[in-house]
Amino acid sequence: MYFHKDFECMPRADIKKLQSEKLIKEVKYVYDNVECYRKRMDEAGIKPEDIKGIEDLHKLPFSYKSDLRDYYPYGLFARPLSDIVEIHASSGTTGKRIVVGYTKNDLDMWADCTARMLVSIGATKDDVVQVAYGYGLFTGGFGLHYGAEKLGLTVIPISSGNTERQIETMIDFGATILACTPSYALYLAETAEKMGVVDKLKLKAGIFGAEPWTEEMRKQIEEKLHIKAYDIYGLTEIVGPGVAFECENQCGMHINEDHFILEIIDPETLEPIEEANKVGELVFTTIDKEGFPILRYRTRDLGVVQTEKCKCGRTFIRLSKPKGRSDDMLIIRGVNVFPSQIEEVLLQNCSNGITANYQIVVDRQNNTDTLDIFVEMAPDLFADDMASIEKLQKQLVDRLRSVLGIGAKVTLVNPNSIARSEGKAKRVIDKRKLV
Ligand code: DLL
Repeated sequence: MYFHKDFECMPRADIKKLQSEKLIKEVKYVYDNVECYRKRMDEAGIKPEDIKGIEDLHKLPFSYKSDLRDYYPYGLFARPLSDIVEIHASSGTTGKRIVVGYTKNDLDMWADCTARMLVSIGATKDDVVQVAYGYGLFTGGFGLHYGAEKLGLTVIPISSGNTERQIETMIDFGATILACTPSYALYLAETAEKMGVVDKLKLKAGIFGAEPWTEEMRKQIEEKLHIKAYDIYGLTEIVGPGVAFECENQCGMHINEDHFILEIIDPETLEPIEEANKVGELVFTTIDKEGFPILRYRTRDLGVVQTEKCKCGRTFIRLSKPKGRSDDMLIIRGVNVFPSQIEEVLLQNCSNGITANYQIVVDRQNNTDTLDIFVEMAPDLFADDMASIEKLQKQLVDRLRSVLGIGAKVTLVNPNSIARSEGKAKRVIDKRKLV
């Protein structure tokens, strides 16, 4: 089943032609409307007229997450706020969030993209989808919602959290499709098992993404919930969910190539990777966005592309499960966290009695990510009473929650108790082995 058969099954040559036509327009539009791109293209000696098709894409300068910080909040928008109807945001490399905006047409295109994902897993008007991705500035909840609404599915916009209630709702409201992060799906499955109600669920499929997960994890979710579990990929900077989606064959995620162009580059040399099955960094260009267009965006996600034809009939190339990142971003409970954000909070508190020696430990317990931060106290604080230490600990927890958007456990430890390194300090220990 397709949502837009004409596009999803377009001959490759036509896709390339369409991408070229749209790219030429988008580059001119961006050059005329966004100062950052105009400056960068001028510096590189590139004019919009030099881009005559996708074969010229490599001539354009890259863009980076730091651009979104430098032009915070609206500096990369190509339209005035009066044309922007919705804002979304996610964590940036420092305390500042990255902010994107959608026009009415962008929302319509976004809904098309997420509707395609739902149709590709067999959803129809008779389905009831429980959207347990977070609603709000995160793109997951609204992204899925708009696509489901466009298809006429019945949407339960429950957002994430409140796990037992989620399960009661799934049962009482007859949810047939679950949309959430894969780790939350496993947690829901285990909770349903504990409650002894798995048999009462009517779920047939789940649409999971926003964080890395493995085939083994897919198997567990499928077995525990008696569903088919599909992977979806996306990022705030491009459109949120809807960039790429699995079809019924579960063999890689089709990229919505009529809206986004993917390049794979070597993150060291920045040269394009042409060989099949070679891992590289994903670089995306949007070719018909109005509010927040983006050219050659270095996602830092590492992945592999498959170009063989898929049995489903779609001609869009497929992305294998992303294989990690080329920067240090962590995804904890679906939220993007940069160690630099944590460091900044800690350094701001050095005058309160802590030192700059710290360690971040990420783990997964009961299928939920945990974040522990160990910080050495300065001798003065160490000699202080327990109440002062606890007060500072609480202060740090509160500050971290407001900066990161998730809870962290902070433990103030004795002076000199964190192992010193002879080379680069190992600040982050990620113990999560994705089951
Ligand atoms: O996570 C958008 C999204 C929402 C995708 C719901 C799918 C479902 P951000 O918060 O900006 O946006 O995080 C984007 O998450 O660069 C990847 O590193 C990671 N990511 C997203 N989907 C997958 C996936 C949303 N299926 C960052 N597998 C991306 C692995 C994923 N990593």
